[in-house]
Amino acid sequence: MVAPPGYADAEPEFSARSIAHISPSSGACYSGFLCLYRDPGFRGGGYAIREGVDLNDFRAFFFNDEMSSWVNATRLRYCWFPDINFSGAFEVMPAGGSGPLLHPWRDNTASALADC
Ligand SMILES: [Ca+2]
Repeated sequence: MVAPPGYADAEPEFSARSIAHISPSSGACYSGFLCLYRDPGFRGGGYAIREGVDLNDFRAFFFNDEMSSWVNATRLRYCWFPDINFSGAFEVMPAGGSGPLLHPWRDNTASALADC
């Protein structure tokens, strides 16, 4: 896997998972993962989603309406959706991009994501 610049490779046990927990004490994202954070500025912990994995319902891992920032360290363009099953007005997360602060009216509304 080709690493986007600026991201370390994940440890093997982390890389093997489709979705992995990011502890509140670490804002680190890894090459090949899309990282979602509970708080603005990549804080508060969250989840790292392996490149190519889509999630249709954040309720499945207790992260519905929680996302406040993100890092896309994959080679794919991703979109997040305010409603489950990839519904509602999506917002793009470009490959290699990051979003430290969502618009106030979109903060804590994400419920699904997919490469798009
Ligand atoms: Ca939040």
